[in-house]
Amino acid sequence: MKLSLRWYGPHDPVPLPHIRQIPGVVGVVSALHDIAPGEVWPRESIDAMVDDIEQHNLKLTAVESLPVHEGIKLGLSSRDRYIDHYIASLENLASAGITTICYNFMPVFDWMRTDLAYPLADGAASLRYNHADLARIDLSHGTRDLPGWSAAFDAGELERLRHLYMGIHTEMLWDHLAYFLGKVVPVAEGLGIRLGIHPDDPPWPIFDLPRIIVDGDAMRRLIKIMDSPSNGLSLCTGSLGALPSNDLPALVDEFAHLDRIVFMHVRNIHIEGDKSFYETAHPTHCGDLNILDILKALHRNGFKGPLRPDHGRMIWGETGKPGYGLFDRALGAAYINGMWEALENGFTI
Ligand code: DNO
Repeated sequence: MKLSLRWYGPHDPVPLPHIRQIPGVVGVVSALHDIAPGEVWPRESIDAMVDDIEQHNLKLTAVESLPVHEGIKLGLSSRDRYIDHYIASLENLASAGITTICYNFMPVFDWMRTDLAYPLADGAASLRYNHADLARIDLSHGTRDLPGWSAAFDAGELERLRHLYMGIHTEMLWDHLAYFLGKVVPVAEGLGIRLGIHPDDPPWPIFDLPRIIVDGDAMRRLIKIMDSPSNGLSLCTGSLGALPSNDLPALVDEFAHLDRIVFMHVRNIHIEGDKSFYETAHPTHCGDLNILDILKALHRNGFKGPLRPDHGRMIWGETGKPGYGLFDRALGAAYINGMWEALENGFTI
């Protein structure tokens, strides 16, 4: 397991020298955030990012994310051009030695929360999602005020996209995903790249847009689309865990055993009720997910890929990117590192 932290690049309020000081963290996962989805990632920009990271004695253990253009998800005639661009980016990444690539197939919106600073009883602020509150989110100004994603759409673009998606039902989205994978997976395999799809967060439709990577059946269907080690999962415990029917230790065991987990996001959440949850600190006793059993399943199956603590709460007065402060993610890393050390040394925990 390669313990990593997400780093948003030179503008991230959490700098590389601080990340490097977290015991056990060997790398960061990052992206070229200033390149619009659909554009080719130039080799020079990839090299500059890698150099910056390596100068701090860290590795770029995964790219999170190489975004999929909406034209591909919508199945528009422009999709072949965007797939060619995607492949060119994969070639540039592979030539720079990067082998793990995360992406998602969520229409328009990436991860979504209805509260970015929800006060917890211990004084921390956390991320919360409550489906009833979703209707109160004002989309009339576009997506700029929503959680930080690769793409921001102004009001006009958002309206146009939502209109285009009106005809796209779940099975069509699966078809578009299969078309995309059919083109990129063989290339990725030849380049030695492993692609890992991130589950939909939350794992149900939002704003009338379909979402498909929501549970074990969806992940089973996904890996069958192309039977290749390059067609994998970025398994995110907190995203899938929002559905109580998703048994995370069992799912991790199943897909790690098949060697289809290429990247892990470890996060704990507390489920408040139907389609309502907030994020907690990482340890098992803090939320509803058994993080210990999840780590045991990974260890038992010899997981060697990058793993990152996911969102953290805002604690100790820290301000910054919601979910991506330093302190609570560092506590998560320390917790995971300790558990892993015990597992590596054969402790029965
Ligand atoms: C949220 C993240 C996601 C993830 C993308 C992957 O914090 O886990 O935004 O990076 O969905 O493509």
